[in-house]
Amino acid sequence: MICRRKFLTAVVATWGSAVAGCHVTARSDRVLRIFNWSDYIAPHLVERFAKLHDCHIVYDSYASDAELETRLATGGGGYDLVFPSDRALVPLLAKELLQPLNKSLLPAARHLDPQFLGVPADPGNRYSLPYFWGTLAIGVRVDRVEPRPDSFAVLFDSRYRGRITVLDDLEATIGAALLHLGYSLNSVDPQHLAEAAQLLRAQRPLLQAYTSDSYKERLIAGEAWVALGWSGDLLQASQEEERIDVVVPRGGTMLWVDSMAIPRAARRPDLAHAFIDFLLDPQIACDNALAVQYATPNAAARRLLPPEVQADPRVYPPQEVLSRSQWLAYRGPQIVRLEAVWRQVRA
Ligand code: SPD
Repeated sequence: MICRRKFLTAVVATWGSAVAGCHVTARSDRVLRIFNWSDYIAPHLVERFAKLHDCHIVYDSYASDAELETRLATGGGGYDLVFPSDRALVPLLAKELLQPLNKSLLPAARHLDPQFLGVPADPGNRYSLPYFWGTLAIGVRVDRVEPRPDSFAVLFDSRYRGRITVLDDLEATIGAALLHLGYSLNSVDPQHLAEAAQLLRAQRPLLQAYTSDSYKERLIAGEAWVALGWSGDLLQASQEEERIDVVVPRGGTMLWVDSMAIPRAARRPDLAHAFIDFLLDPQIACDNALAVQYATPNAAARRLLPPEVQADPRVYPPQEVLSRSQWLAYRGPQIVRLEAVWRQVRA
């Protein structure tokens, strides 16, 4: 059996140099351009694919749905493969920025668990296939925060003034405030949003940072003691530093699923399809899940995971937590209400 800790230490040690902006050399006409969330793939898999397919891989990363949307909408990057969340698929499809997948090139898609297929934005999975799913969670330095919290309340606890970070992401951070107030994650009710704005303004003096890309390092260094973040990223931090634990709020949280999709303007859809099929192979999907610590929607890969990972409630929350949680919805034009709250909070 793979020793999870040692495996991850090796992966994390090479993370920055192997993946961020990675360029794997091969025949110059075979270039696959990938744009993915940061820390969201095992670096050795990128290298393995490049060798297998004799191609050059340009790999860039981003830290929010908004960054992906802007990059694709402005035609930047010339990407062949992207990883939008279920919520981000809505505007990308509305703007016709993605191309239909050729399922005959994706035989390994049969391993996907049907419960993760057919997200509302892409009901027949014509344009996307699930990559990983996860939760909005809280990373906690257990040497500083006692007792172990089990809800979003710790984000608003004045005992941790100057030691708290939250995501620089309006849907996630306003969502956490709405859930803490007992409202729906996806509420656009003006009264609910006004209360969330008040709560988040009161939280501001307690914060060390609004950050979507440095919370892991801050937790590991012991600068931050409480961080709102994405489940797998926080688990990666806990693998680096045993005094970090990950809390998935018992009262329910945000659920999301990120997918693999090919931009309409892709120059190498052939390589992009091959890469998607490669990532869907059960053993590769299992290795990738162990590296990034997110939950796999690949049923065959999940069965290959060590039993302790399959049973880890921080990766795969129990049914009672899932049933109290909600998928992040796309709010359409009503997003302006959240943007107004965010402006007040960040001003
Ligand atoms: N480092 C990978 C983070 C992936 C988070 N995806 C969340 C999408 C929520 N809209």
